[in-house]
Amino acid sequence: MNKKIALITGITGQDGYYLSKLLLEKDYEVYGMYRRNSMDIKERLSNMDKRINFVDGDLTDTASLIRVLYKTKPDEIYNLAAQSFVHESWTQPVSTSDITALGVLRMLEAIKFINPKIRFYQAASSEMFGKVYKIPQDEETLFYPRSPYGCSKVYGYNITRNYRESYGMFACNGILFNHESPKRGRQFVSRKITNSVAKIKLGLLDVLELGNLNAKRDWGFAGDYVEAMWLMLQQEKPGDYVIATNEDHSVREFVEESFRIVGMPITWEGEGIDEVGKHNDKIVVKINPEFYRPAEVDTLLGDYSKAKKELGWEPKTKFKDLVKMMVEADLIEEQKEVKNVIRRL
Ligand code: NDP
Ligand code: GDR
Repeated sequence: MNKKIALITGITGQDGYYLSKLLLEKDYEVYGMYRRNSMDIKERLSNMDKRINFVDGDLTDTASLIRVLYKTKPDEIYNLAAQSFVHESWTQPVSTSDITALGVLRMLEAIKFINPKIRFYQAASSEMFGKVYKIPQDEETLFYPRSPYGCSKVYGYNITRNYRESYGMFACNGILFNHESPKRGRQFVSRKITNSVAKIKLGLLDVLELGNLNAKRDWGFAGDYVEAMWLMLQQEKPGDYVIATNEDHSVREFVEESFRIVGMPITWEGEGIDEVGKHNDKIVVKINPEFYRPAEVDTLLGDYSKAKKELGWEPKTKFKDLVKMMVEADLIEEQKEVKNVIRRL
């Protein structure tokens, strides 16, 4: 039997790593789309699985998407590519919208043109709920996005539904809540915390600087969530699904748990931008207003009942296990880095 062919956009990102791993385990032929930049591509992709076939393409360039689809002939497309950092979407709102909103439309048009039978997964987001109308949020909850990124994801969600309804395409939206891992980019708060805590523990950094400590997120493990993406494309009918843990925690709790894991419990003192976190009277956490956002998403909590009922999907990793996994991976990575520096001296 011929292998199924999957195309993953955003292969160099966190989810691209876990999804490609999953699909290779399921014996798919996997194509990963990357965009060219000034860095040597061999070096950038050198730590990826050698079984992935890499193709270059950019969500801002329809011609490149048509070429990629023509060349790879996929059965399934997982559209993970995006300008995904919410904070940056205020400083680069136009390019964020071009990639994260219009990029979805370009891909859907390319599919319609090359082969409308291709099954399509769109990486939608809990950021679409923004200033939430309801707690917890499910597939029926109205959207109230709070950033150019959130607005772009609402467009991507709607255009995906619209192509499903207009052309009968098998197009699904996965409304995923925050999911993290040791592969998470270092600018996102989870990885920023675990990486900084590892450095503080090893004496490589004095203080972790953060913005809003009171924001709450429903944090899950990326490795669990990519399974839901795949399941959506294996159903008889396409649909939209919330993927979450139904448990929320504040940034403050994430910080406390990370320091607890390395044996450096902290206490908080002061208020607002003067608040600090201390371990044995030494300041290890400070507030830096630079990390505040022009408009904040205060709290997110997902209800994944539909995914449980129809996909048979449930999260496996608990909050404390996720934090532990990330802190331990960062301790190992930072120790290796120290050894490399010493070796080079
Ligand atoms: P990452 O930021 O880690 O990865 C984004 C990927 O998109 C990178 O590979 C990046 O490539 C690529 N990319 C950016 N712009 C373009 C472009 N113009 N053309 C082609 N590729 C491009 O994101 P995650 O893996 O964390 O998330 C995957 C998707 O899921 C994203 O769409 C994100 O918005 C969405 N999402 C993520 C959640 C999470 O908690 N992780 C939750 C909900 C939704 P490069 O390496 O060149 O920058
Ligand atoms: P988010 O993730 O915006 O939810 O988007 P991020 O980790 O960037 O922020 C989460 C919360 O932490 C607060 N925060 C800080 N955030 C960052 N990055 N850096 C800080 O120093 C800091 N201090 C406090 C933020 O204000 C925010 O409230 C992620 C992305 O993966 C999106 O692509 C995805 O769609 C959503 O999750 C679901």
